[in-house]
Amino acid sequence: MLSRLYSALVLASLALCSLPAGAAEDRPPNVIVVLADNLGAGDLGCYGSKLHRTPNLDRMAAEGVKFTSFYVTSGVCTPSRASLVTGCYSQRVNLHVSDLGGAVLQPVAAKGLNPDEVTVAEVLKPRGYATACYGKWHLGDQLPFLPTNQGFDEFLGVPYSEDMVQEKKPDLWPPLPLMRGTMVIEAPVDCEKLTRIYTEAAVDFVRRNTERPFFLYMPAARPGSTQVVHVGNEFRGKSANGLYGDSVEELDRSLGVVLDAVKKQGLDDRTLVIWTSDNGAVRRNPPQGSNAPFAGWGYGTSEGGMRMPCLMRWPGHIPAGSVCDEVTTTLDVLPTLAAMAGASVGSDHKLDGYDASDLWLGKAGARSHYDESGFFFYHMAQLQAVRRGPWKLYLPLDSALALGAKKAPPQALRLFDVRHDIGEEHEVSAEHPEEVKALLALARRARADLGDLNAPGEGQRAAGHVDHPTARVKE
Ligand SMILES: [Ca+2]
Repeated sequence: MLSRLYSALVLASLALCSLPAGAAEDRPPNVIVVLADNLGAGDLGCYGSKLHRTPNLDRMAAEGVKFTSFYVTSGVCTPSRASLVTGCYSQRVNLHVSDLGGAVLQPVAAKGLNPDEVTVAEVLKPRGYATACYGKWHLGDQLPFLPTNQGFDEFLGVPYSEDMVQEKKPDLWPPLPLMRGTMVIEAPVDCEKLTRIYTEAAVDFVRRNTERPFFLYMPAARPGSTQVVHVGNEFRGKSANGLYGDSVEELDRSLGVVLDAVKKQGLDDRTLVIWTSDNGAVRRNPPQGSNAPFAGWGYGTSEGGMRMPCLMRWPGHIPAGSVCDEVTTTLDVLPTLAAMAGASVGSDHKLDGYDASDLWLGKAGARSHYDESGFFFYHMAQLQAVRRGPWKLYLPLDSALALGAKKAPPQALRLFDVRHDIGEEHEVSAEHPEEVKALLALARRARADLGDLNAPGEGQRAAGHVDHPTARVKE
């Protein structure tokens, strides 16, 4: 069915390309999605950081909307990214665990994003979009799983995390590859240059695509997964927070350069820019990043791990300086962009996100779809919490899986009003037994659909698989 759908989309695309120039006014919006890596809200000036200088992010908030209940679907990279790209929980597309049983895909993984899944790039392409991915992919490093086989015209980046260097597994992992399309162009790549390389590529992409709509996905690899953070030379030592702060300020500058390029091409009011992060800052000793005002760290299902900074800017469409506290998530990216672009996804293709245009564009009285469906916090295959409306319920668990923990401790049932008690200081399950009951019922439904631990869900689909994975090396 999916391949039939795709053929139909391709035909639609060909038809669109032949539209007369007069149709330009109906042109769907350009979209730029920037996804930081392991960066929490508390690291941005517009969310309260006094430590980092983020003038471009702050300007984006002043000129657009700042979300305060924006979620990703996982506290770690691969599943979080899978949801943004597919509009589905990672459990549905089966990227919630790696082929080795780990939390994220490693180099030379047999598993990856199934090419039969429909990516946001594949949805937009038939509407005439130029599509590109510049940055950290992390949805599979085998050829069928790479961006250029998943709807992106162009890929420039590293196919997985930059901490997955050859030194860690010399017999199996290759020198860290920088790829263009499916070719390795540099290995090992000098990670300190990467933000600049991606930024320059983005500017060039905007310049090359003024006459047609474009979708640019920039999964930045900063601050990233290494304790000694990679930073471009001109930013080193400039912040008040070591290399970590330097990298946040470099990311901010990168955004500024891209926004300037959009403006210079006269595309400001044609371009929706979305800026968020794939999961919260991770616990380090000494601490580096901040998820304030949310509690907890990246790599788990806490608010700090999964409630992200998110800014959107689209002059003339999104009210300047607005704040949205309704729940919207990376699951909504695909369905919302599809709606904005007038693209169709196919009615029998199950998505987990919603068209959140009303929320994103600041329509008065717009409410979150998750107030009905609930939003689910999984760690790998384990459902750990559910949110609906202001309520987040941590489910009672005999042992709650946690990354890096030798022993999984039990988790007690706890209910918080995370709209008003965002630091989760007041446990209120005894006062709200009906809410607890309703959230437990939603959890049962999620488990049946998306699975839980060793019990697969009936709505899960197969991941991509290759029998003989190979390393990405320079030819
Ligand atoms: Ca991450």
